[in-house]
Amino acid sequence: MVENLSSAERHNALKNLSGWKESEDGKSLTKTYIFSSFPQAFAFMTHVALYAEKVDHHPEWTNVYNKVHVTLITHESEGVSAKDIALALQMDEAAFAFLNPCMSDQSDLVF
Ligand code: HBI
Repeated sequence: MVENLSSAERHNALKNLSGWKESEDGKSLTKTYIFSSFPQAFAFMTHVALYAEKVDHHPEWTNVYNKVHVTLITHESEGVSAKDIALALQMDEAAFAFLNPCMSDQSDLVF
């Protein structure tokens, strides 16, 4: 059984993320990543897809050229759970790695 985060927990978690917004009903999180090219966007999606499969938690997303629009929701609980926050953090780290391949220390990254 997956528990949804309370609205206070969600808002607190969003402070450690950048560019993520909650939907009006508070049941999902969204973000649009903008890369410099389609191959970069697709490489990001491939990287995230492998992670998502490993943790069995998957993004809902659309890709148009260099943009990837993402919605995160936990279907089982119909809301935002810790799994969505973990995936959002992982996606931000992956995006950072693709944008800045020379930087290896992302431990205190907020962007
Ligand atoms: N991905 N975003 C998201 N939310 C889920 O609830 C979810 C998922 N991927 C797989 C998954 N649930 C499975 O556990 C179930 O569909 C069986």
